[in-house]
Amino acid sequence: MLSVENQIVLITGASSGIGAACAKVFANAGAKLILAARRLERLQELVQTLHTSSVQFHLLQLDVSDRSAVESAISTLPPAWSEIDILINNAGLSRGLDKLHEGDIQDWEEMIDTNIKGLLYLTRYVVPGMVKRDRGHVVNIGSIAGHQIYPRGNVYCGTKAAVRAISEGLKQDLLGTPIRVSSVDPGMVETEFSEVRFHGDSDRAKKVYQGVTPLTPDDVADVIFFCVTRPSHVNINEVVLMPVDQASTTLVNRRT
Ligand code: NDP
Ligand code: 8X3
Repeated sequence: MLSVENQIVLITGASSGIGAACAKVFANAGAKLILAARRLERLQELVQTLHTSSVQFHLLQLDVSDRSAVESAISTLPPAWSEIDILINNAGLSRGLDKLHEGDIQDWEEMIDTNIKGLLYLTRYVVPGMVKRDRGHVVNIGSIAGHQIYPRGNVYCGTKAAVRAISEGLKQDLLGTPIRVSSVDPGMVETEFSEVRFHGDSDRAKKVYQGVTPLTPDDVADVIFFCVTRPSHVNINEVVLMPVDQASTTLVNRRT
């Protein structure tokens, strides 16, 4: 097993859910964390909860969909933080659950700009340094939605199918280097995801998880940690993980 001790790990979307859970797992393993999200105060609260007092962190208030902000954030990292070993492209969101022909175009733009373009910007600005240093690992957070389309999921599913294709393409383009690329694709995880999807309607969001035992953010962080700690000649290309209560995007065992 590879150690992540003193490895520099950049986690996007670290202010909540899966990203915050990753911060905890990697902090406990002695990694140095660059935590990025738009809500800086949430990142500040998170680092207070990280148990080891010796955790080294660097916070970035960053909107991943803002190309020039991403370029500037990466190119102006302090020297002690600039050699990123592991990039976890986790920032993402769904907006709305509407029929395509009735969808809100602003919702589409936000999903495409964040889930696809944001992930691409981070990759484009971080991976050249990995290539130069001859080491690195990119973990993209996809979704079961990138494998199976569900009614009204249209554009969100499209963005996650794109993440899947981009992960595969990046792996191909990095062939001949030691840099690894993994896609971790969960089913239902209880986070702020549904609240964001329904624009803050928390009653509707709670119903998504009613009567089922969803994955927790820690479950997903464990799998991400597993991927990056395999021996250096092993590349986990893709992991699909689902709650036992979920067989597909549309087949969910609800007990109530
Ligand atoms: P959360 O809503 O809890 O977390 C999403 C994170 O993404 C937040 O930290 C948010 O931070 C960040 N984020 C959103 N937009 C931007 C942006 N423009 N710039 C920077 N950060 C941004 O949801 P999850 O933890 O569930 O989502 C994490 C990833 O997991 C997403 O890619 C999602 O698609 C994926 N996923 C989620 C599943 C689920 O069922 N929950 C299942 C499969 C995949 P802030 O608002 O502070 O910027
Ligand atoms: C999130 C899971 O099934 O709501 O990616 O699309 S789903």
